[in-house]
Amino acid sequence: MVVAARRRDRLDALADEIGARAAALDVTDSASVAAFADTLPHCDVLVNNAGGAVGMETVAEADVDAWRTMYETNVLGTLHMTKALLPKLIASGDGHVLNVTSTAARLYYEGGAGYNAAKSGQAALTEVLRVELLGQPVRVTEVAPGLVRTEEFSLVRYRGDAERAAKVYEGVVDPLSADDVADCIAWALTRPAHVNIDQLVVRPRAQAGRKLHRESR
Ligand code: 8X3
Repeated sequence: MVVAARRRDRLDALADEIGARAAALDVTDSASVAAFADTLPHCDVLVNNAGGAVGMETVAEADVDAWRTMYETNVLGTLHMTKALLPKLIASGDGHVLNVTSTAARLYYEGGAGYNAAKSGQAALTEVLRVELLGQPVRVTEVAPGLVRTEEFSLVRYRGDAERAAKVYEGVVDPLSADDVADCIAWALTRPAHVNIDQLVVRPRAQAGRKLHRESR
């Protein structure tokens, strides 16, 4: 197994923990993706997990650079990786592309337009890819998580404002964790080869649609 991302120190720690090989990779950079793909003799499974949200401005106040960043990481990152590895995934005889999108790909909200648009784009790419690969030995899955508490998602969205980021999860008992999402990914990937999980939407029990149940202390 190869784990690939930008920050080498964090990656090495993860690779050690799970017994994988670490490789430096920036999915927004097609040269970086091509160099990474060249190092892989074969590929059976591609999990496109890179992505994220930047900003919560309204459309009227939109930060165009933030929109560009979101499009580049969520949509073009998935595109670069998929394009580069598809020949190997097909050649494997039993390939699987799994894209981690978001409930934000279909459920839109004020201040979310840039992220909603990027995640919708990534979801569209996923659905089209599945149709285009019909008849080939490659499964295509979308995992769409709702509220997940990670170290960085909300911090990046609120541009480093830790107080605003913490408020996202305030009073929410047990938001999803990265492990919960990893568990869904592992489940989808380990179904028999003829079973394609098209889309797996996962939220914490404390969330229904965009509505969150918060408990006050
Ligand atoms: C994150 C889910 O609700 O912040 O992908 O858009 S949400």
